[in-house]
Amino acid sequence: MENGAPLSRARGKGWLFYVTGTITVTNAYTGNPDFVFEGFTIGVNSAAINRGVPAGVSRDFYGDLRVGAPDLGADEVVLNVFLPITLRDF
Ligand SMILES: [Ca+2]
Repeated sequence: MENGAPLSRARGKGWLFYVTGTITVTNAYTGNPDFVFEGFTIGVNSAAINRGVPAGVSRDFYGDLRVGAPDLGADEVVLNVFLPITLRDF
């Protein structure tokens, strides 16, 4: 999108809605977004991780908390750690 280009429409939660406004791009950053699933969920290798700016939005599109520096876009990557279970006889 061009710097200063007007927004014409956007998608969200299955809705197509129209918005107005102007985007001003500063500190442009490029990289692989590593999109997964429906297209705005980012993967653990995404260049968008921690590249957003705080905008007073504490949760992402899915309701997950924004952690540390916000990730770019609608999704905040959530890393799950799975610990192994060891069974032992006493
Ligand atoms: Ca983050």
